[in-house]
Amino acid sequence: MSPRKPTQGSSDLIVVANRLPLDRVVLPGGQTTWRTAPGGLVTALEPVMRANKGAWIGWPGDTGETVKPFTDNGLTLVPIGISQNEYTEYYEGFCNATLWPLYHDVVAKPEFHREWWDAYIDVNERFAHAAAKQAAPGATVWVHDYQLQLVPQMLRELRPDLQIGFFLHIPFPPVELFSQLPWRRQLLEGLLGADLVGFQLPGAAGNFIRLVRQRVGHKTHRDQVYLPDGRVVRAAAFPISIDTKAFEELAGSEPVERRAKQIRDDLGNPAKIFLGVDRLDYTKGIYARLRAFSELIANGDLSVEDAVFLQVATPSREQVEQYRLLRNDIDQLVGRINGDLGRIGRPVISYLHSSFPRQEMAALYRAADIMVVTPFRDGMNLVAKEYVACRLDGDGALVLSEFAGAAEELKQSYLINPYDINGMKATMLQAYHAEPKELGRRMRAMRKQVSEHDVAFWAQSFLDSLAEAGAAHHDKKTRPALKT
Ligand code: GDG
Repeated sequence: MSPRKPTQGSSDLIVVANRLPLDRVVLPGGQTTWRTAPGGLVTALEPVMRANKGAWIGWPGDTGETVKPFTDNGLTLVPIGISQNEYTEYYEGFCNATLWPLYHDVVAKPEFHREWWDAYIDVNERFAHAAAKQAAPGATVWVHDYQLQLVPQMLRELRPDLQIGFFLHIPFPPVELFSQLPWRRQLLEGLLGADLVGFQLPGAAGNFIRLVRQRVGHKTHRDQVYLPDGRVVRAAAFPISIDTKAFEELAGSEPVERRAKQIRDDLGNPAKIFLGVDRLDYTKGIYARLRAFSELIANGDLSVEDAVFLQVATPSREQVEQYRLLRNDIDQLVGRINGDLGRIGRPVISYLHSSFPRQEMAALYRAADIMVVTPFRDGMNLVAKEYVACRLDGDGALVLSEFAGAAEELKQSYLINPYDINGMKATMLQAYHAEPKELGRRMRAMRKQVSEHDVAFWAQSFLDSLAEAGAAHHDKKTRPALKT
């Protein structure tokens, strides 16, 4: 850690996340430009960010030259450059081949390499220094996700005056799995630099507290950790959500309605459409779900006139070995199923390996009768919530893995165990044959949940809890409350 104290900046609220809410793109002529990549996080935080001279620190998504901070629509953007070697060792390596599988129940085998860990430290330091430089005295800094778990502690050493929050978007594993990590203690200490450590589910917060007690030896009581220097760190659950209203409006728009009907026509107007939408990731359980569906067709429980499975798999982490293997497996499976069971103009599975504009996603959600979300482990799963938000007529069925965080809120979904193929088949059939009245009862309850708990509610509850946690340990007079 550099002893150099950075100069202070002027932002009262800073988001530190692996990615900027903008992508740097190279135009055909060679010039570079920026394209907004608006996610739920930006939408939720935009008003409070603008009111508080907000800044967003993140990586622009390529390994091109480093760009100076700039302002876009009243928001300061601070791009953090990473080198080609860091891309391999930090991003593809430690983030996506070590932490990602380890935190998702070891669904794939995590790789441990010391040079990847060193790159992780270097990149985390760069983010921490940028945040320290950008933050006004007593500012609030909200650090996001598994790529940046060392930032809270690094930042606290540089700027003890800050109020620091951390939110983990993916699951946090139980003691037995986390303990495999050679650098388990350093990661826990990294997170303990925050005043508030947020997780998707209470179980994950419990895992963290237990690990801190067992592996770092700090005293804990309920959701609090007592550090030797007198600081108290709170760990709690803040289940993330979506911009529900925006999805509802999009789903209700005339072009989306028209497009949904077109999709049904293009699929040959089968009685029911099953839909899967996922990043092409081995945690999402795509293979098992397609096999289950194909067995329903093969056994005659469903026919290709009754049902089609539309699977959208968004390209993801394509340089990482495990992801390349998965893509081949799915390609082969889809080819075999369609070859064996499909008919002319009637494939069993309609498979798209590409990404689509948000409007097309809403049309897909509107077109589908049964949404199938079957991850082996998932922090939350926003696709499940988006489907519910788009079902304006209160119909449609959600088949949902009990291992997705969303299952704790969407209790009226058709819950399945993705490891149990027969169970999954039976539940998919149950959803297929369900009476409209039953579907309506379930969907109405789930719609109420996502409309009352949207992403703005999530962001506000986290920031309110952070202000409370921070206020307990700092002089309130030097800490201006966030304007909302
Ligand atoms: C991580 C955690 C947690 C997908 N394809 C396209 C597209 N998407 C959008 C979906 C949805 C988002 O991407 C995916 O979010 P998920 O939550 O389903 O999954 P992860 O990417 O794994 O996200 C997860 C999340 O962080 C938030 O905390 O819920 O558990 O793993 O919004 O709609 N969007 C567009 N085109 C696509 O082709 N426009």
